[in-house]
Amino acid sequence: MILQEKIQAQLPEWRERIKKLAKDHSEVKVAEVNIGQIVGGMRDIKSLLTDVSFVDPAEGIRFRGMSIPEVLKSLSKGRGNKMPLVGGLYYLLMIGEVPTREQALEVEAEWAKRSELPDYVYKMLKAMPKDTHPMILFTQAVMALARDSAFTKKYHEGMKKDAYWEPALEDSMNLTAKLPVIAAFIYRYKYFGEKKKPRYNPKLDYGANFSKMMGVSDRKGYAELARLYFILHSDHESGNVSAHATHLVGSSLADIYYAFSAGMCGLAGPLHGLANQECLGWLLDVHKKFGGVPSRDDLYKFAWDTLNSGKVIPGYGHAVLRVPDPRFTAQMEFAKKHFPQDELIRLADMVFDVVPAVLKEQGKAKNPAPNVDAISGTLQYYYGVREFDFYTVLFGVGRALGVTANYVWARALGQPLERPKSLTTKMLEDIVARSAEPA
Ligand code: HAX
Repeated sequence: MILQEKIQAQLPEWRERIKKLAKDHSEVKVAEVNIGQIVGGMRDIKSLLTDVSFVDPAEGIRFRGMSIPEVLKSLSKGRGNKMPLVGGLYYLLMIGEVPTREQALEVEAEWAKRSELPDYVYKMLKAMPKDTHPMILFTQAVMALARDSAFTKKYHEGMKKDAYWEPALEDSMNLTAKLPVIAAFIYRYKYFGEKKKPRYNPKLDYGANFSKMMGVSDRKGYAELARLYFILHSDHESGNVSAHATHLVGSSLADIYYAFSAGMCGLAGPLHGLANQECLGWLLDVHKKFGGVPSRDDLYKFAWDTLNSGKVIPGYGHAVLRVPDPRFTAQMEFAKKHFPQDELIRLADMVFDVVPAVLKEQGKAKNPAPNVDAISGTLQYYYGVREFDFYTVLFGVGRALGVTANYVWARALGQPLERPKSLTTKMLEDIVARSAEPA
């Protein structure tokens, strides 16, 4: 398999670099930790290692060193005006190089071969009560697949540590291949009562298959949106909840199915992947209240009313970013290209104009600019995917691409069990008291 050969070729150099850092420079100080960070959710503590992506506070995410516009431009070479293949992005995340068209297609072909979902997964999903949240179904399906993990099987056969990454990659390819099928089945079954198994067509790519299996009319190009959406949601360095949970559980040498389902449990939280549905809900509230796109003054007042009622404005602000999220910009550009007259898009654009100023006036949010969630639900809504609680599942399919790349490399580079140290409140108070003593 192409990804396997490429990683194999790169491994000696990467292993040497990590070995040198750990052996020769382990005492070199990187940063200090203060009490604010310990009490404040470990914010900004520099303690994770990944080469797959990096969030630059002033610029946004970079996948393997490339900004979002660079990724979209270079991966879509040879595709006319079309969005890049998701297989090309996976190659970039895994290998760190822009693939040729053939290499991207090889990844796509691997996915097609591995896309079949075992019967027991369908049976399990169908046995659940109809009102089960789609993220519960999604996570259950992923976890059930652990039964067939190549990693776990080889581990119990006594595989050597150096070889961990190979079945980890095998599992990751199988998992990412099956996720669009799982998601589409949940969608058709839960909301439309359809019991038939989605069919993955090997002649189509990941995005087109997803669009077809979802049963969304592709007249207006849902496959293009699917490609863009999965690419943009794939990775956001390794400290966010879904990536970090996946990494942490993986560090115990649990297989990727266990590790990724842990990540998905985190994605299901309102401060993480659930935000996109809340953003769309807020936009629809505005739209409903004013019977369409309001005036700027009315919107300004509505935004202040939201803040004054003690709520946040969903889709705005970020824990790390300090500029408009380039993933927001890419989606807004997509919408303006494909459906500029859509009322919700015009409204989202006006919100982008008005809300940052309101948040600046309020003076609390460190970043008054939009994040990825400010618009992603709106695009789904346009194409008729209007079941809000399903949006986090879509995020999960995309997020798998980044976290599995991280998982494979973590095993390849022998990353150890993650185990930060805890302190008690009294210990922190004592540290404060000591620091106040005259030197
Ligand atoms: N509206 C109102 N107040 C906001 C705000 C917003 N959009 N964003 C931040 N603030 C407030 C915070 O609530 C906080 O107030 P308190 O001091 O009273 O607690 C203050 O500004 C400082 O917060 P911050 O340091 O700027 O932001 P955090 O790192 O604490 O939080 C969040 C980052 C994204 C959670 C935050 O900006 C927020 O709640 N935004 C709205 C929800 C949202 O869009 N979430 C999606 C995030 C993207 C993502 O990861 N998706 O998966």
